Amino acid sequence: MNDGRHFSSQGQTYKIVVVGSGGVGKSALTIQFIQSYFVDSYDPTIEDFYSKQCVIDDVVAKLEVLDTAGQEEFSAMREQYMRGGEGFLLVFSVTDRTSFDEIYRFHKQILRAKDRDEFPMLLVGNKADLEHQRVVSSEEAADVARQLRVPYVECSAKLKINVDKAFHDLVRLIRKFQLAERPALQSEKPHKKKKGCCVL
Ligand SMILES: Nc1nc2c(ncn2[C@@H]2O[C@H](COP(=O)(O)OP(=O)(O)OP(=O)(O)O)[C@@H](O)[C@H]2O)c(=O)[nH]1
Ligand SMILES: [Mg+2]
Repeated sequence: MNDGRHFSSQGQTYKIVVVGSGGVGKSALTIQFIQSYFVDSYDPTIEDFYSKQCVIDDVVAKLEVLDTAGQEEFSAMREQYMRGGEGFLLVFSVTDRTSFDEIYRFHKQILRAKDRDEFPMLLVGNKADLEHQRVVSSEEAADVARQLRVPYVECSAKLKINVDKAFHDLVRLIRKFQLAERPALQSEKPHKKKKGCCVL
């Protein structure tokens, strides 16, 4: 059966897309996850691609991570990568209210691109190490996450807090979503084969 998923000795491949406003720490999170170091400088991304093999809940997975541009000047590329993604990290910075407000827009754009009411997404509040500069409380972020029906996790790319958790939890959401979809796909088959009578 070929339903678009890719299996190999490296495990199933998961296409993860990291979105959010400019400067919130998408690249810092991605590089901390993939290469285990913190990038201190700010070099705006156009688009970067990484991959990493992991074991998540005792099952091997190959994560393909697309680190996207937050800067508006590159926003024309959004539609394209949104269509290809199987799961999304919606990243804002707890020190930047505008980046938090922008989350609604990313969430809406993804659902529109997927033509779905729900899709695997995780809300990520980054820069949690900058407690004295915080302008978005954990409670407020958790409220918005509930509204959007996505889980919330608070991270620090700098201190490597909850970075692996964010990516791993997203893979868990994708697995759950795909499992829920599968019976629907399979149950269509016998349905079509039915020699039913047609009412004229
Ligand atoms: N203190 C602190 N700084 C962070 C953290 N994550 C990222 N930064 C810093 O924030 C700045 C922007 O981080 P990037 O990862 O480049 O931001 P981005 O979201 O990829 O930005 P674009 O590529 O323009 O969309 C850099 O100077 C990072 O070092 C964090 O968890 N804590
Ligand atoms: Mg970046």
